[in-house]
Amino acid sequence: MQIVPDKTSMDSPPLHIAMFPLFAMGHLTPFLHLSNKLANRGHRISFFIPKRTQSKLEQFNLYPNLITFHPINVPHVNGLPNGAETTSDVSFSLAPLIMTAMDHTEKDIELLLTQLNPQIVFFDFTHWLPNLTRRLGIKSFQYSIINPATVSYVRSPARLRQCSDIAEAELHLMQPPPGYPVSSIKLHAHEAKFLASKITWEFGSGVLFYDRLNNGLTLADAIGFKGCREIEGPFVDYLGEQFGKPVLLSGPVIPEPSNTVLEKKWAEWLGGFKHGSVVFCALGSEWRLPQDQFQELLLGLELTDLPFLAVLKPPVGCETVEIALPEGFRERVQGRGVVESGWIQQQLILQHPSVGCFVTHCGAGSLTEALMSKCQIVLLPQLDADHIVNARMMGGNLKVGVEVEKGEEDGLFKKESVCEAVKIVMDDESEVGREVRENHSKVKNLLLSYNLESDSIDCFCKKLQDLLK
Ligand SMILES: *[C@@H]1O[C@H](CO)[C@@H](O)[C@H](O)[C@H]1NC(C)=O
Ligand SMILES: CC(=O)N[C@H]1CO[C@H](CO)[C@@H](O)[C@@H]1O
Repeated sequence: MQIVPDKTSMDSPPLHIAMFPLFAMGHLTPFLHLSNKLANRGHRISFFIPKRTQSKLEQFNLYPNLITFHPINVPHVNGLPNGAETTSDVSFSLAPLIMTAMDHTEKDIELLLTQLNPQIVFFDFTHWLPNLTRRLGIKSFQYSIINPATVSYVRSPARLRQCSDIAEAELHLMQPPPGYPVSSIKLHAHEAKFLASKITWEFGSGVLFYDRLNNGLTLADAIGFKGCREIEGPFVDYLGEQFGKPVLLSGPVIPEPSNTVLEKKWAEWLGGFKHGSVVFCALGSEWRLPQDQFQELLLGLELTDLPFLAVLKPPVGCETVEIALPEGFRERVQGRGVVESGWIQQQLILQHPSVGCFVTHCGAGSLTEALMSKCQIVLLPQLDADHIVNARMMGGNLKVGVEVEKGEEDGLFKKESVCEAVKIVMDDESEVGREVRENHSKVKNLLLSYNLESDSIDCFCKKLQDLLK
């Protein structure tokens, strides 16, 4: 597909931007979505991409005349399987080695940048890039796919220094840092404990994950996020003060609507139920629950008495979802409940008229899809800083969804709490259910308004131009 750039809104000469995201599908894809939005404004993009991964992303390049892929050889690193290029090619524990391999591309990147001579490079985890670009007279821009509320919560430099001792860090992490703009966003004990344990996590070349991000935030000429001022504004202002540099928002970067149709099997199955009655539960492509939590979740869905479709990875220690189902479960929910593993057309399922509720792990992509749908939202965040803060943001701050209650210390949920959260949002009589429905529809209208997306991108481009002056 080729789209003619919308040049009408351009009053400055087009930019030449290089993109160098973490070699992970979850990073390459949003950087490419953003590239499409920028190319739509006539800007030229040089996109650095691992060699064999290029073919997987070509279909999403809507402006092949303006977005050029530059294949990068990912060097072999001891411990990485042969041919591994992205974190999606390896298990989670090997992801830091992909980062190490990227660190080894510095000389190639320098050569490429010298030849291409872009005005600005977008990066996220290669913290050595700002020093390199500065030498070459190119600007660097750290574009984070983690939302600014999370970055503000866990990564302000003062806070990182405080967090050198893990026990103390746990206490600190339970409360937002001083000056944090939203008091309803805070962590439970088990979440603070988990995040504190990550402080010593090495992510490539022996560099701590937090140092990598913090170096990027500190050294880049400017930093930026996906999102819009209406929602992200206070966090962006806060980060701007903390780091003393421009913080830009690229707008919601809503992916172009999918031009595929829902698989017949699901269209027919969903079609058999009443409007807005089906609960769709999908916890992302990576999260594997412990078996007892897996069962508790399914029993909770069963308890709701509503039809449901759950898309889950097999729980830890199980090969398939079938062998992990609670006893007698399949017979009891026959005809109204389905459990699937594997990939599913989430965006299209959420748009199906029969689907009325979405139980989500609170990944950024899923939440955007949730907000763009008319489904009621139930929040079941994965143990991940971004997902946790997202859940508090949606549940506590914007009040567009209801979070499943978990044990403060152990972080476990019970079937009753899953059922309760679904019931609250699905019950027409429930005041909270009505409130989240109203608030959700306001946010949805905001995100869908043409001007928001378009104005945010224009404003983003203008601020990039200002950076080059
Ligand atoms: C960047 O350069 C500064 C100044 O030379 C140096 O102190 C710092 O360690 C460098 N940082 C990285 C991540 O390369
Ligand atoms: C954050 C937000 O917009 N909350 C609103 C949700 O809906 C209730 C009821 O309509 C409003 O009072 C809140 O202000």
